[in-house]
Amino acid sequence: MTVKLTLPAQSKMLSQDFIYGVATASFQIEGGANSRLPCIWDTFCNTPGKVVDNSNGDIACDHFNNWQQDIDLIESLGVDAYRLSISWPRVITESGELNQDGVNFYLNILNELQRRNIKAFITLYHWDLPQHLEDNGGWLNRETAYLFAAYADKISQAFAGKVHSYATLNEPFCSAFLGYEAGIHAPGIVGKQYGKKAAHHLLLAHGLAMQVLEKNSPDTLNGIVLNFTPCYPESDSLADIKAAAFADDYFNQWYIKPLFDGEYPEIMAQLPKEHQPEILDGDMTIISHSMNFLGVNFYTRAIYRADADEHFLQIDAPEPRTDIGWEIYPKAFTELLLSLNEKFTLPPIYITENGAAMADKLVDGAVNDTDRIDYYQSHLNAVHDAIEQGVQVDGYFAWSLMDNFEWAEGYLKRFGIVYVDYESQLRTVKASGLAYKALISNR
Ligand code: IFM
Repeated sequence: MTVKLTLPAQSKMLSQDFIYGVATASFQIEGGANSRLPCIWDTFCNTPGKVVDNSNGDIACDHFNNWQQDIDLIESLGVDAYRLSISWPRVITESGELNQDGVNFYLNILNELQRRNIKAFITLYHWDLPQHLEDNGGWLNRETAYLFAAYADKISQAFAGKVHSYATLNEPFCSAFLGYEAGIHAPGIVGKQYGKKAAHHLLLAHGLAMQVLEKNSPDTLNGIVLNFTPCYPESDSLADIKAAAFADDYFNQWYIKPLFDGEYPEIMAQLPKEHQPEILDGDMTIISHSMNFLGVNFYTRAIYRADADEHFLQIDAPEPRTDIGWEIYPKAFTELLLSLNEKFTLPPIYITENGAAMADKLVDGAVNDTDRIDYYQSHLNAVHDAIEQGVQVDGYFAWSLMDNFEWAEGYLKRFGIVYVDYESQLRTVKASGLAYKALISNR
């Protein structure tokens, strides 16, 4: 049982230059739904059966009203940086103009962060697509990529001088696969003919926005945030190894290879024509625009076996697992970082998300989440091991600052290092938050 987070004395992660932060996303914490346009997650939440506890993002952590105290909280943790996302439907009107009230909400936050010397890591898209764009085809419509670039253009001008880093997209895999293929995330579209098309338009949106950011914001770290769930074979059989490799290409490499190699994995040729994206001349050049950083989100791994009908079959996650059912397997984190470093010529990596959902209990005003501290300890060690073996990692963000709306799981899964009582909106720093704070301040 760990109550303290430590790293070896010589660890680069103990240098003052290594950035520690906390991360959130707009729809998951803000609330303030009446002050913005509807987004696809509003619609999804309002569709019966989609979100486990039938909840929505109307209030969430009420960060829309509590943002000042939340910045006090962030400062109290002693972090170097705060990663937040911008709600596209809050800052851009239906006709594509800036909504100044929405922009001011974020400008106030950015000014406060700047005043307190906390670096702002902005994500431009963390899944809350304006509903009116979805009504026009959403990410299945190529036009959405150009509208995203127009939004990036306007917002990066409005935020000039206040941002340390821009990520274009958070986890395009989740937007494309979960949203437009498996249908378990908004907008809930199901079908193999959609996922890779949506993915291509998302990656195109990223590339177009990178061009804009290079012009408007050349001094910020500009890049993308990808999630990786490394794929392991169930056995040493060739069939299982091939199945895991196919899954890896389908779920992970599909999103990184175009960025660094300018092409999709070779398995594309094995997909039926109608499942393949439509790639126009010049698209891959736009998509592979150079970046200043790569954001890596890691939580768990997945295990696959060969399957007669499909290319792969994922088996149930073995123990130990977090409260959301994800296996705790930190070794995969080190192996992932090493393999990415070997496969691609990467810019510096930031771990933009890592953390665990645990079944927290608030007892006598405290949350003694030693299980989460154990998770953080083993995963910080895993990053340290990768750095020792030559991977350049410049920062680490805990997911999440506070408990929040965990998408299709509603409010039932708690990822925060700060506990949120959703009735009173009272925040309580968990033992993990205190341990994270101590690690940072003891550097
Ligand atoms: O809560 C999410 C976040 O929005 C994106 N990455 C994974 C987290 C945990 O599921």
